[in-house]
Amino acid sequence: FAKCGILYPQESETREVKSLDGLWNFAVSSYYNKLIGFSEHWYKKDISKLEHIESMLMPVPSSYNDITQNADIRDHVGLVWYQRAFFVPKSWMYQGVWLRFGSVSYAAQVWINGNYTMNHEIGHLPFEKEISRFIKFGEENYVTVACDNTLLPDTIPQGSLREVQTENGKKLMQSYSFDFFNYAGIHRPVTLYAKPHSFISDITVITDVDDDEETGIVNYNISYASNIDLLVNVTLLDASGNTVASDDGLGYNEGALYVRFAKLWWPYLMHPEPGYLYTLLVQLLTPQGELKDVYRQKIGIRKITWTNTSLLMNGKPLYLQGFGKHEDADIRGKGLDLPTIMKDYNLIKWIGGNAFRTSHYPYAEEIMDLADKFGIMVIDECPSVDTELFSLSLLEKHKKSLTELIKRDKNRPSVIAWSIANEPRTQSEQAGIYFGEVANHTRNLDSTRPITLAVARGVYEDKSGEHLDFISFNRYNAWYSNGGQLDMIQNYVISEASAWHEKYNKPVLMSEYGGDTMPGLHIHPAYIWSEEYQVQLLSKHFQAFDHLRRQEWFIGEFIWNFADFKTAQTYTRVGGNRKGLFTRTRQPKTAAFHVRKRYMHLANQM
Ligand code: BDP
Repeated sequence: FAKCGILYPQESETREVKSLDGLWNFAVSSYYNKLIGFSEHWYKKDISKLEHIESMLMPVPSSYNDITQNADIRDHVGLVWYQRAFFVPKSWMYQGVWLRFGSVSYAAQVWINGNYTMNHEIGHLPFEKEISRFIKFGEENYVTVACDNTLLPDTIPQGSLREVQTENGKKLMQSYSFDFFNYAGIHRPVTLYAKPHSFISDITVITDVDDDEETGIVNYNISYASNIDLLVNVTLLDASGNTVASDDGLGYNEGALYVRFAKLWWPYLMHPEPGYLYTLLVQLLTPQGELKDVYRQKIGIRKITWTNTSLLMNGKPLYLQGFGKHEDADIRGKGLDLPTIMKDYNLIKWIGGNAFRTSHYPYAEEIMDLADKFGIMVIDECPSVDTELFSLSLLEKHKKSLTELIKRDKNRPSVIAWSIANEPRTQSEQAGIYFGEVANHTRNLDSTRPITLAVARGVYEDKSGEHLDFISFNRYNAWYSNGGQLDMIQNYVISEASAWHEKYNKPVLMSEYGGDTMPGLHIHPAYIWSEEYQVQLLSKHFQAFDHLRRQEWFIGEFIWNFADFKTAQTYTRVGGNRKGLFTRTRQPKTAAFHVRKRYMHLANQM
């Protein structure tokens, strides 16, 4: 299992946290002067007072693209610079001071007080570093971040650049084939925190359930950083804070706790008390009993297993009813936005969803925490989407994105599977070998969860399925193919799902289907883009699913998409992708009520 994780910054008896979110100074370096920030040493200057370059204020966390009235900033390709001042209390002098970014898209370089501190590539994933030696305690400090959104054939995801001629001269254009806007910036919280020099560096928990389904087993492995050997104490607390198990002060950093009559983690609508969480209280002590560090890790006790016909939670077969989603909202783009996040969970519960896929990249830790808490199952997808050109350097980065994802999410009960890509071109031998490597890598890091990939290529040409534990397929019947032909949906869906199962003898999920719908457009009889058409397109799929559900191996249905979202500018998109059940402002289209009836009905059968 991936050791050396990245724990979420948390306050405790031994740890302090300070948020660096807020308004930062912001400057854009144009394509023709892209290295200017480096040659003029912006990281050593106050970027709000640069000569010749206009600076502005930019909210963090947020995408920068939609904040200003300037289309050049919206469509900017290359570097932007962020900077802010902050104080570090004197009292932190005897601790380690760490700086952590929830995510920066796409690549980041960071300086503290003009000193180069860290860098990170690949958006949507956290990174951090101890910065104590660069800090002035009890005084003002400043942090500078250079953020580059350029996507190339060897970035995850892939993109390409081309230079074009405009009325104002040349400019650089970013192209990409994936279907969501390439939002950029400091997308998630920036946190400064202090922890002791001897600290708990990682916690890995693998839970199990006895065959009698009464005893929960919590296998744990704790890593710490220290110059001397320390003792680790673990205590398991229930949701009311009562101790239900402990290691009896043995001090070992690995072991198992047994919980009689454990309250298992169950998905939403599968149990009256879904998403039950325990807290693993981890304490690091000297042999003399002095407390060095404390961390509280939320865990859920559950067991995931799979066969060639089903996916099971605590021994019960699962049927996934949900959606593909996006992190996307008006103005802030992909910036963490708690109101939107809460609203989305309330809508998921209202409509009766029990699962979603983090299409097409890892979502914020704050979103994942709530999935754990509400019992919403997650297929956790890495940021690889639409891969077309396979190379060794890409493979390395692709593996790295999974390593970082698993480090971050390995303890989450909500994560029931890893999705190693969305719609790569899986028809070539090369793609087969490539995804074999990626799947092996993922399995080596975590053998406790099944692996999938959302396939778009046809059943007979696909070369990736043999490496997966279940097949997810995306298909747009009566939309991209046979548009308007609602009466062709049923046969196509039934025969394709069956063909996937026959080819690979594995469980099958329909991971995307749907059609763009303009809210308020009514055309009867149902006509493409109307609300009536979306209702009927989904209904026809429901009929196919009901037929398929008589076979055990059909394990779920995910509508594309939960809500409308912004895309690159193209003539097929009216203000973005409109396949949402909800508008971008989270108001229901007619189809949402229809889906609610089905999902509630399915839930009653569980
Ligand atoms: C699928 C992609 C998804 C798109 C969707 C669509 O996986 O990202 O948004 O098509 O075109 O192929 O709506």
